Amino acid sequence: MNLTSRIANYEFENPLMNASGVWCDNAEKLDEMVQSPAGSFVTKSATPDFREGNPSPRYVEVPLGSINSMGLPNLGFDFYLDYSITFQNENPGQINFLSIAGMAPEENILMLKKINDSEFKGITELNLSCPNVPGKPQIGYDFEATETILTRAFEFFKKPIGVKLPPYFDIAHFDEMAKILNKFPLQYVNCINSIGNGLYIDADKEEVVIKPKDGFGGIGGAYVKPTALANVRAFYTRLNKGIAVIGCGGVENGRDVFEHLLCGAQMVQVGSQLAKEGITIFDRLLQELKAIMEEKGYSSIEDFRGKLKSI
Ligand code: IRO
Repeated sequence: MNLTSRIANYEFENPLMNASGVWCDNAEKLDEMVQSPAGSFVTKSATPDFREGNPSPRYVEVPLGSINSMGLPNLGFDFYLDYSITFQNENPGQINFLSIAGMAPEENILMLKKINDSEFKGITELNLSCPNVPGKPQIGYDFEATETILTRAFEFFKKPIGVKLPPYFDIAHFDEMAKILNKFPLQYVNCINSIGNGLYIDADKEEVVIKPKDGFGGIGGAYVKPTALANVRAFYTRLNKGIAVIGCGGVENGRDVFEHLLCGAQMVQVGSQLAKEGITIFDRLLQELKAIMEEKGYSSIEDFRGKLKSI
């Protein structure tokens, strides 16, 4: 059974990855990702310097997924860049994704310049969709700001790069964002980040469940799968064929992975369920995906990837 998948000129043994933010904020967790059977991994979105993030409780598992308002806690950009370079040197031929999320355009430019000047050989992910930093709107919902930051980045950035998008909910927005993204030599877009600013409440206690922003936070897990699949499909059908799509949202089992692939994803990421179940989830998902492919008579992902049928 051939589970290989590609992004740009890179080939991965299988399409599974963590979602940025989950199981990737420190060396211990990243080492577990490296040792897991996942095809690749992405680091926690980094800012130029260490950030403590928002006050706790800031991540809560809820019946159909999770709500978070982490607020970009991270060890600082240099840690994730150094970790990635060391990983690549120790594992020739394997590459990972390095996520950055500057608090201002200048911070993104600064980190991109450092990546450009470094030995980093992987793919950079520019996160345009963190919903949880008070006072900082999601760039991906500002079409002009998105075009401006990409224009500035591609003036000098020469390495493979993709963007992490927020979920869109309107056909006009799919059209408009795809038109902007198609102007740039991006390697991929990642759909979707959490659905921003949901509110999960505890009716017994008559309280919110996370502390930051009065309980408003990013929603992940089963709640978001139909939105994630719609975004994967919408961008898969609108983007130039050179721009791949990474699917993220609502993956709990092999069938969910299959669905993302069927909608056109090249890689499929796992967030809430990885946080809940732990690193062994990748073994289970691979087994379940293989069983579905076997049952359907598929021997490689390319047999069905993107081939969702109309009725
Ligand atoms: O709060 C976070 O750290 C966070 C980020 I940067 C993001 O991109 N998505 C999310 O749900 N949380």
